[in-house]
Amino acid sequence: MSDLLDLIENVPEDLSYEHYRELVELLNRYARAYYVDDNPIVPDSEYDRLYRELEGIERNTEFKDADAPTRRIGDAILNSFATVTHGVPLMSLGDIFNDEELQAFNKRMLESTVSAPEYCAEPKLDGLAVSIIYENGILVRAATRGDGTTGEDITANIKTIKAIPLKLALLANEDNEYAAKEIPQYLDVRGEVFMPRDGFHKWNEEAKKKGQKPFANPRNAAAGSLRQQDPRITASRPLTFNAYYVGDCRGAHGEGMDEIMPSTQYGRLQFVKSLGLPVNPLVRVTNGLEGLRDFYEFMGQKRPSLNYDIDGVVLKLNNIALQEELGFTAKAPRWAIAYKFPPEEEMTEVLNVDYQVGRTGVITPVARLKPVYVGGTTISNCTLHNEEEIKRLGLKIGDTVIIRRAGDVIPQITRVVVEKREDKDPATLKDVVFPTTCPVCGSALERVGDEVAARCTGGLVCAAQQRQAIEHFAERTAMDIDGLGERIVEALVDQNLVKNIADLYTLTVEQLEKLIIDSNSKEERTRLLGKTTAQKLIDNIAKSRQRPLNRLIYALGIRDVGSTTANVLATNFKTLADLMQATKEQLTTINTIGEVAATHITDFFAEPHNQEIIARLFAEAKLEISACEQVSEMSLDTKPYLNKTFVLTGTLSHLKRDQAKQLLESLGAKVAGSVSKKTFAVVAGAEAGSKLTKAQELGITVYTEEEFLELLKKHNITV
Ligand code: 9MJ
Repeated sequence: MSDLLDLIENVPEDLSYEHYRELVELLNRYARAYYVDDNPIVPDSEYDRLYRELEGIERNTEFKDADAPTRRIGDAILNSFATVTHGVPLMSLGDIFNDEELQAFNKRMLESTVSAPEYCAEPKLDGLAVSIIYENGILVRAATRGDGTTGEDITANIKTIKAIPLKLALLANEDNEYAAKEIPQYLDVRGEVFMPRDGFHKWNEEAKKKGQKPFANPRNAAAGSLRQQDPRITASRPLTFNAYYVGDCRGAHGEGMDEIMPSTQYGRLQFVKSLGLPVNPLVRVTNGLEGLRDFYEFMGQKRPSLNYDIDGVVLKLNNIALQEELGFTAKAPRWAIAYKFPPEEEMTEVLNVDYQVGRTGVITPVARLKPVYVGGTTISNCTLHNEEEIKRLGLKIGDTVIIRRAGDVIPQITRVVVEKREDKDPATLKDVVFPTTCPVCGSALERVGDEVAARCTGGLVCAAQQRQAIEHFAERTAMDIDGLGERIVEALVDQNLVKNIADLYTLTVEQLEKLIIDSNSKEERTRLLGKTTAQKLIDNIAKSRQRPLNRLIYALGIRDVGSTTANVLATNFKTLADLMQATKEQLTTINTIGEVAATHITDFFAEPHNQEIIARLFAEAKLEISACEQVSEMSLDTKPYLNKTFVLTGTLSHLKRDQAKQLLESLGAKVAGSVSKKTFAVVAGAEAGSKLTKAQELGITVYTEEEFLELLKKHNITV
């Protein structure tokens, strides 16, 4: 309500038409710098401020000029789109897919020219082709390609796209040989409407949060957005536009195309750019077969890092006179071709579903596919992420699926082609049955709280987790086995000397001295561990037999049991045997142990494989575990920042602000929004502003992000 009052009361001081025009032109100039020149001249906030002033003037006057950016969203909601007949048909392009076909195309072009043909080479944008008509510089109509002859009138929707000018304007500083000298009387420009990848991902994230269905890919998103009957919906979608062809043009005094426009395709693109229409910055002029090959290579390499989808390159004879000589086939121009990249989406069959166990015990279902060439490589496996995803897809083994490999993204199954089930023998379709035990070690799986991941509970025995489990066991803050680092553990496991932590205590000097250590530098070659180092390591392993209980509990690597929780457990249960008997109810009566941690603890000890290893630790390895170290201090230590107030400011790069807040709270701290004398410390990320200044004025401790991460580490929190 107060926003509304604000709007009504906020009457701009200057309501003159001159000022109104000044604002319209300024805003249009800023938009052009942003969209066409890719060179913004003012920050978004300044644009927004002027835009609001313009809205204020329009509310209080009769001014409503057609080229004002406020005119982008009309209020009419359409019931259907009118059909329009294109003055000049919108062509489609012939496709080629390999170098042989490229050679053939180049040869045909050679026949029409004396020397190596000159080409205008363009990225092939994967969006929707549209024709936009300007009369005396004003956008009057826009239509979809349709069948090439007739399309649908989408003028209201096209006007909402900020990259498309509502009114053409000549380039201000004119040093471009191709620039237009006058605004044409008539211009029919063709190009592609598309949704940039960042906007697409952001849009989908929002849609998911709102419980709406996300778009499958940016092309569908662009098509769906242009098909809206309410232009306000189109306006809310992050669409943009690149011009790539002039269908028709007449000069200000009725001149024909050839009189006022440059004589090359490249020149014509610069001509429309000079009128304020965005043109793709990667368009190049190139020569002969080698030039075409280079451009195709170049765009193929650029493709993953672009912020928009392309599905190939478009190669056009640059010289317009030669284009006219060659003319058209029934369907497409003879002087242009689309050289497609290998497809990013293909259909294939799911042969089976396997389950992989990650280093932390997470179970990942993987679809085994009938090999298929997609996005430039042959794919035969594809992650299914988790059980939820399998349910979401409704996947059965034997199904035909669409697999997509876009840009640098790992291959995904985007949907099941349910219609194909009709063609199959029902006996070949099998339900996907998610396992209940670990496919590597047979331990039970757990799924705790609202986690989607299923995890193996056999942390001590599972071969998939063994390296990580042993490294963790030997850590300084755990059993503190000096010399048992990553490389030695890797060698011990690979050379079958150790499978689990109990095996460590069975090692002999004779075995260890012959351990082959792989070097990770080129200069140093593979070597043997040697007698001296082997003896030292054996001594260190022996020393680790006598450690306090809290360290042993931590060293077992139970999920969610960091050293702080291990301390709490060791003060509450005097022996490991006691802890192993504890029920979930008993555990949750301890102040700092929540439902999730309690579940992890009981699941871990319920697993017979883990029990076996623990039994061996005591029976064979003969651990002599002492009571928890520094018991009284330790229990206090669980909340080291109890009631201390922290303030977070600036941008943190390693973790989200919410996450930082949660972690601080887990250490007992409070997190406040502003700095005062009572603040204990400020964590300042990049571009911290007034809060940092205030903290410095008040002499409050300020941690940089690095220092903050160190601090967390000290309390056994790694991010
Ligand atoms: C795309 N899709 O990027 C043409 N296109 O030219 C480019 N399409 C085209 N040119 C004439 N860059 C007909 C289609």
